[in-house]
Formats: sequence, C-alpha cells, structure tokens
Amino acid sequence: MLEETGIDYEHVLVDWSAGESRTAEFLAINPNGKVPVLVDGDLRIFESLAINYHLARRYAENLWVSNSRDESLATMWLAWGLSELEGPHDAANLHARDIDAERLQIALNALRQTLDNQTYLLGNQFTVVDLNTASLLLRPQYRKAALDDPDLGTWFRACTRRGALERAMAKTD
Ligand SMILES: N[C@@H](CCC(=O)N[C@@H](CS)C(=O)NCC(=O)O)C(=O)O
Repeated sequence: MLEETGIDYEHVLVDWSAGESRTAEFLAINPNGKVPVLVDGDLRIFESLAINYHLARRYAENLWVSNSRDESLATMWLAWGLSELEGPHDAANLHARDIDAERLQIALNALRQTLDNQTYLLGNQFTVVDLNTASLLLRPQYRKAALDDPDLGTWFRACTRRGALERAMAKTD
C-alpha cells in the first residue's frame, strides 16, 4: 500500500522470528509484538488492513472509497476478510491443519457473487478493498485456490500483479 501511494517511506525490517518484535523498544510502538506497524508522524497504527485503510484515506484518494455506500461495503469486506479468511487460515496454520475446503468455497462464493458483474469489489475501479482482500488470499493455503479459480483468477491477478506489489516484494526480499 505504501508503494501504491508513491510517498517516501522508510521500511524497517523487524525479524520477529528472532524475537525483535518483543523488545521493549518495539512493544512501545506495537504492544502486540507483531509486524507490521506503521509510524506516521505521531500516529502509530497496527493491523495491516487498518494500516492500508489509513494510507489509502490519507495518501491515495484514488484507492479510497468515494461515498458512504462504498464506505459501508468497505467495512463489510474488512470484517469479512478478518473473520472468513484470516481467522480460519491462521487457526489452521497454528494447528498444522489444512484449511477447511468447504468453508473456503463458501468464502470464495461471496467474492464470486460480487465479482460476477463487476471488475473489482466496489465496482470497476481497484481500491484498498481489493488490495486488502487479495493480500489475505496471498496466504499460502489460499493462493493457489484463488489463482486457479475460473471466476476469481482474473481479479486476483489484476490485484496481485501490480507494479506497487512487485516493488514492495523486491524491497523486502
Ligand atoms: N492481523 C495482523 C497479523 C500480524 C502478524 O501475525 N504478524 C506476524 C508476522 S506475519 C508476527 O509479527 N508474528 C510475531 C509473533 O507472533 O510473535 C496483521 O494483519 O497485521
């Protein structure tokens, strides 16, 4: 999302697997001891999807929502992504289980239904809602299902083959 905005930023690598997200210095910024966290002036924001909303709203109007109807839908997709995609994936990973295939299809159906007659989740323009939702589907247990899906593959590719994501990946490799 930072790359999408085009603003200057500093990426500070925190090796959480080496305990760097549990130091007193880091916990003062994000008490959850997790990455990512955004420091924007005197504002500190944790939770990646919330960070993306903040960045879009503040720095990338073209990726933000333009009316109250879309704002409600954006909130819906945010809550949905956390409960139907992130939660189940992280729970399965925690217990070294495969994702529940039926539950995944139900979730993907929600996307299929919306994308049946429009290119992106809020209409015909890519927004932070697509960025967030596609980023959740980049998780290892979802990525192939999203890419191979005949109804979602085109949308997923459009969201994940953006120059901004390629630049971000190159910086974090
Ligand atoms: N829901 C959070 C998840 C953050 C998260 O779990 N980050 C992992 C790395 S991908 C982490 O920092 N883990 C450190 C730990 O659990 O100790 C978000 O999207 O920001």
